[in-house]
Amino acid sequence: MTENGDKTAKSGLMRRLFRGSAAAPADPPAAGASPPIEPAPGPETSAASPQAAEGAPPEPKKQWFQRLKSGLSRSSGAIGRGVADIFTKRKLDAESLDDLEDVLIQADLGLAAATRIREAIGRGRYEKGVDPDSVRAILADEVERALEPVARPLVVDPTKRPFVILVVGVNGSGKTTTIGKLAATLRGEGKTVVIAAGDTFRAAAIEQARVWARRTGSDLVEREQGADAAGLAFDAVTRARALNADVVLMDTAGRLQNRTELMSELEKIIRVMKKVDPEAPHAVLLVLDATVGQNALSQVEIFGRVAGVTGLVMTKLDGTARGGILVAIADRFAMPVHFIGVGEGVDDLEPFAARDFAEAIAGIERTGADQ
Ligand SMILES: Nc1nc2c(ncn2[C@@H]2O[C@H](COP(=O)(O)OP(=O)(O)OP(=O)(O)O)[C@@H](O)[C@H]2O)c(=O)[nH]1
Ligand SMILES: [Mg+2]
Repeated sequence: MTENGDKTAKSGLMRRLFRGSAAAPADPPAAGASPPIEPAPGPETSAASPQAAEGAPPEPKKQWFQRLKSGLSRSSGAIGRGVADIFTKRKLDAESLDDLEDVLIQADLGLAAATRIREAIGRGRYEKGVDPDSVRAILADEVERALEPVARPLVVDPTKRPFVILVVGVNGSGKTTTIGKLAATLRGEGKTVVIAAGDTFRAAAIEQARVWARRTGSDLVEREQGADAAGLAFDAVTRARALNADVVLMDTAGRLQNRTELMSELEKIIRVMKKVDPEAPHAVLLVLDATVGQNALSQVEIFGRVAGVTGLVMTKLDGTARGGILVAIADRFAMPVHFIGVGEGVDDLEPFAARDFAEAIAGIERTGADQ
């Protein structure tokens, strides 16, 4: 994990992560497990930043765009090499455009986007030379155009107390880690958070939630292994209400979207939450692992239908050459994308910004102040 504390960059991140005020964090969080929740611990002083806690000088942290860019380097490398191979010393003709389309489809951007990009690059340039940099610039513009409508922040409505966020997804997609990262962010804003250890199948999953709660100074609601997850959801919303907490982050066990019985358990969790608060859950985040490529489309479709997904988080963009899948998802579902993850560290989750992503995946260099 690379979890260096950098107060300036981090508080900037906090402000951008969620709309609304970001209280300047001051004091370290209480170290005990599940204390009554206290206001505003500093994320840089949490256990997620062991170096800061020990007083070691933090390493200079890369700017977010640089981290995004290195995170997306496998995707942008595949696209960039393809573009360079095709458009260095070759005319722009039907054949070279076919080759480009193949590269884009292999990077999982989907046929619709690949066709649009092909047309945008071909427009007015047929039988002329075109340099790879111009191709990259047009590619970035088209990717931005596709993503701009879905790049939406997660808005925690302060009038809904607690604001209940249910986190769903297939096994290993990054749900629990995302909850930890979100808890750190919300706590950094001075919000009080209840984490519900809703993956009751595995003892290790309950422990993982416990660790994140301790690290972030969040309250934890848990039940014994094997307990009913819907009952736990009831406990969590009830407790958050009693504590007057701002946010509930409800973890769930990973489940494959084609396992009907597991999917209906999600419906039950939602039904039971509504017994405490008819408007809950206020947000349902589907966490998608970018490395699965095209299967993500079926996950969005089925989780969307069963669990009423309101927004997406895409993780592990750092581990794949298939980052273009986000464009295919945007084209097909027009569902808000709130965050993307490019690493396992607490800092490696950022609000999704269309232009940044487009430039990073197209391999565009930025200089100085632009970064
Ligand atoms: N490289 C990388 N790894 C990530 C990212 N997000 C999560 N991970 C890792 O992915 C693995 C699975 O993450 P979890 O958060 O446990 O996933 P989960 O969806 O809760 O898994 P289950 O509870 O088993 O369904 C862990 O090793 C995480 O550290 C990311 O953005 N990039
Ligand atoms: Mg988990």
